[in-house]
Amino acid sequence: MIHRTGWSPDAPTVIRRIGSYYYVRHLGHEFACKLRARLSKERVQVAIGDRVKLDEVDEIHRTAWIVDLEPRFNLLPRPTLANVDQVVIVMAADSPAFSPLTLDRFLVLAAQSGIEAVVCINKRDKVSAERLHEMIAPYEDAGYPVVTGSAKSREVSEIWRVLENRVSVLAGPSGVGKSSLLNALKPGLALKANEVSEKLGRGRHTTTFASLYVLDGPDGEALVGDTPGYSHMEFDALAPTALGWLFPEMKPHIPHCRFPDCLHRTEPDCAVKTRAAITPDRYSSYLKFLDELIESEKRLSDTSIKVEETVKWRSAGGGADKKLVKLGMVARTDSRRVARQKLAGVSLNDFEPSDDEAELHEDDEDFTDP
Ligand SMILES: Nc1nc2c(ncn2[C@@H]2O[C@H](COP(=O)(O)OP(=O)(O)O)[C@@H](O)[C@H]2O)c(=O)[nH]1
Ligand SMILES: [Mg+2]
Ligand SMILES: [Zn+2]
Repeated sequence: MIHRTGWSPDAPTVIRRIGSYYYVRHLGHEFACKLRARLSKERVQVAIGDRVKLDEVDEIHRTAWIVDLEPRFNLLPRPTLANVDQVVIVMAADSPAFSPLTLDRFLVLAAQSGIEAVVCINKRDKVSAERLHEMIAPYEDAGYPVVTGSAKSREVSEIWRVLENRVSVLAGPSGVGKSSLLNALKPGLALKANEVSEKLGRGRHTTTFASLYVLDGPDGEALVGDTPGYSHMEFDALAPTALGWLFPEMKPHIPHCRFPDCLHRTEPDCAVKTRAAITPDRYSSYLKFLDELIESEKRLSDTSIKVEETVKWRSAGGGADKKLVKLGMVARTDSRRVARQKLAGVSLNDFEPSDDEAELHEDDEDFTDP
């Protein structure tokens, strides 16, 4: 089920930044790198996760110059993280009680950002095998990769296998064991479990750079975002008719509904209602999100903010058409900057420059070749 298209340990990848130094993972080692003056002058912004081209690689002192950036295939905001292969949505089998609604919300959000999602159920030591199966079956049937484990019992091999040779971020509610899983995957990481406040400083003067942890395994390494910042996700503006496309088990049937703007609720000749194999829990999540979107659309039209929607059809792998929904409500994108950064095929909804990025500009002044 899990296809590996992701990051290769051979691609020099920025994993951390301290001041004007970028730490680049390259051939199993970390190189302290600076930007070539040309890049600084052009105000090219290097994000954590960027694949870079290196020059004057000094394998003894582990230093190098960054001379260019590879095109990005995505960019997550706050904190900025580039080229994320997948978001691993961690839920607990129990304590806190398993909530399909919460899981579905994370899955829809990941789909909205165009990022592949993996369902990960931790704390499987807390439930019976039957209960665990009952929990994961709907998600396996819908086509999501699903892994289970127990950080407490150090049963993390399934989880390791989805992380290996990819760049991942962990998302999920607090208390489900994200920090514990990372600790179990990398003893010595010493992340604080049970830490309640996971909010990242987003104030004007709190610069928070993401970084990527390197986890080693027998057949490779994994890069995992250290940011817990994806635990409080909210829907971006989304047209109610676009929601069904973000449910993989509904998607193939939508073109067969009688009405092109079918909401798959009470409409006649709705192919989704008659043909889609969607579980009652998943369908009730769909209805709940639909209500929220309709509600927020009402609020938006009340305050007469115009939401522009462009729906693009794009051929996805395997010949199937993939519908991409791009929303232009906060279209404050500096096209020149984006062009310079060679952003390729980004389908993120929030393109506001973050505070980190604003501060990157300030810091850039002292980046010079010696
Ligand atoms: N029983 C059990 N408890 C766990 C497991 N993983 C984490 N915990 C406990 O769950 C609590 C929250 O874990 P933490 O890693 O802080 O969750 P986070 O908020 O998602 O980072 C801690 O008390 C952990 O000891 C597990 O696999 N089984
Ligand atoms: Mg934590
Ligand atoms: Zn329908």
